[in-house]
Amino acid sequence: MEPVLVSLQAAYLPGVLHITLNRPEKLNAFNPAVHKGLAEAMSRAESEAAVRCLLITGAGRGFCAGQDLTERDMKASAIDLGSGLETWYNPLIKRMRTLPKPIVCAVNGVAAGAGANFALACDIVLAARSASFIQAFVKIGLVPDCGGSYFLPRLAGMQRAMGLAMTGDRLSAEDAERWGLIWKCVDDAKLKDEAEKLSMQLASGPTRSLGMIKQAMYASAGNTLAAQLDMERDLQRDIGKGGDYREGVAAFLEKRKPSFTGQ
Ligand code: LHQ
Repeated sequence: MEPVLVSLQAAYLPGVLHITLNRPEKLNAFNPAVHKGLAEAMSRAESEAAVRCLLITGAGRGFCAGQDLTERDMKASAIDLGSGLETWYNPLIKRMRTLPKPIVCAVNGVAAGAGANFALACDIVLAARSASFIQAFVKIGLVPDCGGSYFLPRLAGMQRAMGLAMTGDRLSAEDAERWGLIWKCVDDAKLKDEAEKLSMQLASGPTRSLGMIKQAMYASAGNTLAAQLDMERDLQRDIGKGGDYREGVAAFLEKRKPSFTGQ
């Protein structure tokens, strides 16, 4: 069984690279094969113009239970958990955040440890009402990774971030929405449709503009207002020269739906 299913089907979800974590018997826990599959998917997303949006979800009842805890030799004398982060997780998170295309995440079940923070690294997160988020690291004597200590305080505020990280308590999808960790919590039966609808909407959108929206939003966390205003000016200058801006304005004036090419 492929540990990560990747498909780009013009007839079904045009422009959407559909990525499914596929180790359901282990709640889609990360292992090297999953990382390799994700790295290949990211390479496709980066290089293929036909890919205009990513949709990530999990097979079975879980989204992702974080690092596979059964694949580590705990008796080994020198356990270096940093090397797994260096080799796999950190490059993945950086590639996701800098990819100039939107990434939608459909959290179909429990998201724990690195699985929770992998979801939070996506640009728009939908979750099934029965899904949950667990900063499981503390339960096994670790610290949040995969960007958790960066995303959580920014999304939920320091108290909530600290509470989640220090207790490892389970956060329901409804609370995750209320706390601003995710975009929307939807009924389980509607998750697939809602996520596909949103992904198709984004895939037919002005791709370069969406990429720049992502760039500007993420840069704001480390920028002054003055630097951010300069960035907005530069991005607007650049994007204003593109065909999608012309098409967007023409469609507005002609009272029709725009047909964006992604340029
Ligand atoms: C699993 C896992 C799992 C293997 C469920 N591995 N099999 C760490 C170290 C190194 C460097 C990089 O960074 C990291 C980051 C991390 O991600 S640390 C955090 C690792 N993850 C966890 O600590 C979560 C462990 N899992 C759980 O606490 C529970 O499974 C949750 C709360 C996610 C779900 O609970 P349940 O719904 O009750 O399911 P379950 O526990 O019965 O799990 C179902 C199966 O999946 C079970 O296998 P089995 O053969 O007994 O049916 C689990 O053993 C397996 N599984 N998580 N991470």
